Amino acid sequence: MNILLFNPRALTYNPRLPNSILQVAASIDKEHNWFFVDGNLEQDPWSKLENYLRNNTIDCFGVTVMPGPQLKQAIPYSKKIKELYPNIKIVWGGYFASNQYKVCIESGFVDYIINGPGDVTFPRLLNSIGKNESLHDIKNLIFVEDGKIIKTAKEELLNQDTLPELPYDKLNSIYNLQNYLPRTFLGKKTIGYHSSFGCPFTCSFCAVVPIYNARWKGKSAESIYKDVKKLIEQYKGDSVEFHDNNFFVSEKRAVSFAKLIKAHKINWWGEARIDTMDKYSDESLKILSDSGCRMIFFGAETGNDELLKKMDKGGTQTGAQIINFATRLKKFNIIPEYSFVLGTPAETEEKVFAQINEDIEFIKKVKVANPKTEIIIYTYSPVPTEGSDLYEAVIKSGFQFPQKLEDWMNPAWENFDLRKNPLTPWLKPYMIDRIKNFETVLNACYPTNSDVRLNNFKRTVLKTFGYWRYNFGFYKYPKEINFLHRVWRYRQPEIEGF
Ligand code: B12
Ligand code: SF4
Repeated sequence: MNILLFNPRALTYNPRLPNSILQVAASIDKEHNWFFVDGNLEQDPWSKLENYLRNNTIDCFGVTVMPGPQLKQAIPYSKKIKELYPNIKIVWGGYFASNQYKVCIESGFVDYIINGPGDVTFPRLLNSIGKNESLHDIKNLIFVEDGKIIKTAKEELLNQDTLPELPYDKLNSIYNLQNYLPRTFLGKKTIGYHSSFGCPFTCSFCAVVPIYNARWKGKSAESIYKDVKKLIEQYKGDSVEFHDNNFFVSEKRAVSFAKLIKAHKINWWGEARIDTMDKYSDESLKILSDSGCRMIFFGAETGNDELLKKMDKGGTQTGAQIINFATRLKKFNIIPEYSFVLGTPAETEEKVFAQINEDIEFIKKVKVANPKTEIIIYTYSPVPTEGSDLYEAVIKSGFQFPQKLEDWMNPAWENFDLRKNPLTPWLKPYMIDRIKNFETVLNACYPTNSDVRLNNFKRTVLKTFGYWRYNFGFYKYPKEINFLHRVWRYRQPEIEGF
């Protein structure tokens, strides 16, 4: 079969290696022809897609979809293809498709959804299409039959070391692979690598939970090293960003990888949990640091212990631990990148606002403990983790996800996806202003290290403006800082990369 794969635009610059598409392509590489259009690299992706479509030889259009900006191409292009080429089967995969499957499949222009990993599901689906075979025993699949949505059983996570190799060389023949190695604070050519699926925890605000239900499986340190080494030697990559939800689940695996990569003298970055890594020995943390691990992203979420319990942060993370761990990392020269989720629901309006203010004060304490800590602030955007306390509170408040797929493209829902200005009923405009203004002042007083375009002069000017506001707690109307951020195109790591 001829499969046209599409990565909708997620970034305006610095595209990362399209790992979702690479892994999907690897799963069908031996049996089918595949073509690829990357929305991140095309000025006009539709005309590129049309070049493939107009010959009437494409059997299936496969799109990877995460929430946010990708929907702006995924939705209209899929709809148009269904109208113009009704015989082409449209398959969506990725976090948005899995978590919001109902609205996707009810749109009428998405035929199949891959619910979680597609490595076995996608080739099996392709082999069944057109053969009138039952799809019920293909795991991780969602489709409509006799007007009913069918969600098949979840597949056990596969042994990641037995998956087929990613087709980097074929990708390089379609788009020069150098396009995918951006300059970041880690190096001049940063490799994006994904080494594990899922996460063993069940935080009640997290989109990973409904798909993976506390399961995690990773490649071995040796397999990761083999791929990374190829990208370093053959394509001159000089640093690595690990895109795993939770790279550091296994201390043994992380330390083994660190020992293998050390000789290459590269910088690397990954995501972790504070309570997991606080259990790492000093010796392990030193090995990670010596191997080039420069910064680690942690979901700190809040300093409030009661709320941490509600968020189901595995039951062991506390406010005190968040601060102590930031202090502990100082001696290993690893920068903690802490993300906070502000604006969670509470019984009363006063309580919601008080919690936001408490978190702001807590973030300032973290900065005292370790001034190098990078702070990322999100506002809470619910994901459908049915059954969790937090989700019950969300539903009780009257919150509803869009009922139509196209509605997800509205700017208001895009902001919801970006976790910057959600449409949650308990968050009043003055609270959102408080969060945004504090974030602006914080980003001026402590400009992020991950924006490589911010030179020393710009940093000093921003710090001068931010310093007095930050220290006097005067966050209102930071117009002068907003102006500088606009002029210098201040880059928030969580929106345009990591
Ligand atoms: C890389 C990445 C990005 C990149 C863009 C990637 C790109 N496509 O160009 C950037 C940095 C731009 C980005 C941005 C955002 N991201 Co993002 N991103 C990721 C990340 C870290 C890795 C994705 C990846 O490559 N995975 C590796 C592949 C192999 O796994 P996979 O995608 O799951 O693919 C498998 C299956 O899902 C399935 N599949 C997937 N697609 C398809 C397609 C077909 C046809 C088939 C058959 C199967 C299939 O099969 C694959 C192989 O088994 C994920 C987290 C994660 N670990 O996956 C978050 C993640 C997807 N992002 C997320 C979010 C929310 C965002 C943002 C919207 C918000 C934010 N502030 O983070 C922004 C949007 C900003 C923007 N400009 O678009 C969330 C989604 C949560 C949710 N509610 O659903 C995730 C899960 C992170 C998280 N834990 O919160 N992101
Ligand atoms: S530890 Fe991180 S990835 Fe895992 S469930 Fe919690 S928030 Fe999600």
